[in-house]
Amino acid sequence: MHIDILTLFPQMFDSPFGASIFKRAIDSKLVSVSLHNIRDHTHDKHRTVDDYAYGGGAGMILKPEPIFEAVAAIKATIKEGAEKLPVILLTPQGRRFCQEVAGELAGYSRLVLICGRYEGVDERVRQHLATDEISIGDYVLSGGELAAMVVVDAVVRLLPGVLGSAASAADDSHTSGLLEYPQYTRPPLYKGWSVPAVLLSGDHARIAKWRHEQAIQRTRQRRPELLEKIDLP
Ligand code: JDE
Repeated sequence: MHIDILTLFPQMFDSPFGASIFKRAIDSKLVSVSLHNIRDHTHDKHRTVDDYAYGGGAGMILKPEPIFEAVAAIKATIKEGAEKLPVILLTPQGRRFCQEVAGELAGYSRLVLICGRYEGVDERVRQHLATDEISIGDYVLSGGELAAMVVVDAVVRLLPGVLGSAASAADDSHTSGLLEYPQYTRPPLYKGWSVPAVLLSGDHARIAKWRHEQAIQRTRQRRPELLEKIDLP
């Protein structure tokens, strides 16, 4: 998969992409990421990317031209299917990101992510350039960059070959639709707190049953709305 990210702060991506699973995924050529500075697509002396809102109001709005031109420059390098390229705007007004959306995005061979900033982006970007608008949650960030990193992380780890063991993604919380069951590692007794005996029993059927019950109980207590979405066996 190739991911193009449009941002005013490309440096923000240096540490996350230089670490952990990204680095391995990028080094192994399963993923490539290109960062594009929106400011490089301005033409005036001051490299202006924002302007006042028509109609007034506090705060600046991202101008359409540099964003349209940055996406056009990406599309110009694509041999076929440029008209179908997913172009995703990250804003608090988008459709809510979740594991299902991550799976959907993991099915594309390329993605373009646009990181909004300031008080907003000119509506024509949303209407005539973006093919999708995603929000990672109901809070306001100072820019779309952190949201883009969340999306990239959740999508990249679903790509075949990115995670060490193939089993791990399918086993995840939110793939089953249930929250994760309690997990323990050694020592079996720590500060007087013991690991549940069933986990030390070696009885794999009993362990699986216990974990499933714990997952359901935890989901009912913490996220009851998730239970309505799934068919329990
Ligand atoms: C993404 N969930 C939250 C924020 C913004 C007031 C101040 C700022 C036009 O694009 C944006 C993008 C962002 C950053 O993204 C998020 C986000 N998922 O906050 C604003 C809006 N109103 C605008």
